Amino acid sequence: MPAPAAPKRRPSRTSVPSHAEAAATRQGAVPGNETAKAPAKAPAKAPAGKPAPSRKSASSSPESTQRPTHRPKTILTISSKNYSSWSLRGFLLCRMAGLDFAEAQLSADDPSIRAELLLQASSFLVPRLDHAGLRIWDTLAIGEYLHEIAPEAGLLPKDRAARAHCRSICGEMHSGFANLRSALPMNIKAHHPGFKIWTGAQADIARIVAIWNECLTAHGGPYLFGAAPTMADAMYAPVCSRFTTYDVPLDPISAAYCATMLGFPAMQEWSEAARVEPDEMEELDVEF
Ligand SMILES: N[C@@H](CCC(=O)N[C@@H](CS)C(=O)NCC(=O)O)C(=O)O
Repeated sequence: MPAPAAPKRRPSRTSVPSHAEAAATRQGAVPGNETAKAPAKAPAKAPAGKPAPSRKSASSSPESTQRPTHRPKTILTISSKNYSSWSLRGFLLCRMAGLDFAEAQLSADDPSIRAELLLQASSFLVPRLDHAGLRIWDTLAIGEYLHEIAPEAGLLPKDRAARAHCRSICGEMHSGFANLRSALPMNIKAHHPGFKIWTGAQADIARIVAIWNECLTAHGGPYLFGAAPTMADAMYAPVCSRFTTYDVPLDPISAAYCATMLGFPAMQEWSEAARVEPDEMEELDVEF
């Protein structure tokens, strides 16, 4: 397989306002900082692994000598809503957990932003969650962290066997399906009826629909592990979007699952924002 070419350009918006609503299917928001606003760009430099100081805390006004009354900001850093499937997964996990958070949307193409991100953490990949003074990156780590702070949200199934299965298929998504990723990159705005699917990607598609069928049959749907969405649904949601974009023929169970996930309130919220995202990318060569 030829090495994928780097994307030509990426959207360069740097921030978007927080959406206050929590997932309709979840109860109770996890405390974050309800007043947090996303920074206009990546926050100021801080030692590696340490949260960057907020712009306000650098103020020399009299208030800055008073005890802080706000909790640290809860911010999910993401990139393009149209193209970044990992950002979407992080967003869905936060919504499913009922987390109250602001978004910071940035372009990883900007060298100065990359440099700042590398100073703040050992990875400049998104999604990245700043919560309660902690910085968590990598989608699986974010999912596990959210499950720890909001176990009642059910990001992992209660039953141990189901939980192990859920973690397994999350891991499979996280580390696998490279052919699907490169052949059918997420592009929420696009629609390619009759798209010719490369055989390498077909094997990935076959494995994914087998996973879905097994889960949906065992747990009765509409989500992979039953009546409420879990981490697994967040991990596979971008695949539902891809299957729609590239017109992938599906069995009835998988098609119904895709419809469920595309109708999931947080997914709709994300997709609506993706559709109005400025289209600065002329051609998409690889998923990012
Ligand atoms: N394994 C990581 C993957 C994250 C990832 O690849 N993120 C992409 C965006 S979707 C990224 O940040 N890319 C930065 C770049 O390409 O410069 C996770 O689970 O979060």
